[in-house]
Amino acid sequence: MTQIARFITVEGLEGAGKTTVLNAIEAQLRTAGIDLVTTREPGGTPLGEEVRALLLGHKHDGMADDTELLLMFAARAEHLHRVIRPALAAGRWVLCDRFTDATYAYQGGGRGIDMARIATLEDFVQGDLRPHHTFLLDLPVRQGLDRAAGRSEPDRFEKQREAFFDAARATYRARAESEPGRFRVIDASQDLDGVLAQLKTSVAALLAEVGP
Ligand code: Z5A
Repeated sequence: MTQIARFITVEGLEGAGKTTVLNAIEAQLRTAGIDLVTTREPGGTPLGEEVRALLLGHKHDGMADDTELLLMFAARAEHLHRVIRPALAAGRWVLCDRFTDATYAYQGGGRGIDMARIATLEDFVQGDLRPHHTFLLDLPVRQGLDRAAGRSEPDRFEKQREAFFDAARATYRARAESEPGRFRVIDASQDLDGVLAQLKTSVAALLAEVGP
């Protein structure tokens, strides 16, 4: 298949099933002959993974919201520089577990940081680079939290109250509504078979759109 480099992201709340879905997308794209780089945020580079540990761990509980925001974008700048831009420039597809939509959802919606300030940082760090396609795994907050309960010690985000996740979900949904061409919303409240069936159709449509 001819490679027209695409930048694909996957977003969703806690317990949405991102891990399973990312594996399924990767398998379907590789089967279609796509040369693919898989990566994640925050993280994706040695520096970014160190920043991830600062952001998710409890060593700096109570860090300022702006510190959290700037660390997300610092890790992203490194990720773009070392992984995402070089891959796209080489004609490879990039499949990324979360990206800047998560910043709007969690730091904007969840923490209440002004969206315009996030947009300023987005322009500064990314220039005009934006994901081409975004899969949003949407489900009621309580259902996601129930699924995720019982995993290992909750990280700094997993410890947030339900209202934080309600605001994050509302932000994700608003963004999906405002950019219907980029977002593909998957109903993640269904059982895994149902989610994977929706996904398969959606990835097939994406491949058909991009063409051979
Ligand atoms: N964050 C941020 O604030 N700002 C940013 O800019 C970025 C990130 C980039 C870490 O992200 C945190 O970083 C994240 C937002 C913040 N915090 N939160 N919340 P992460 O992506 O690494 O962490 P995560 O959200 O905890 O994702 P995860 O662990 O990779 O995946 P998951 O969506 O929670 O799903 P899962 O592990 O695949 O599934 C959870 C459980 O549910 C598991 O037992 C599954 O078997 C089960 N499951 C999944 N789907 C189903 C269905 N359909 N039916 C039944 N059971 C299911």
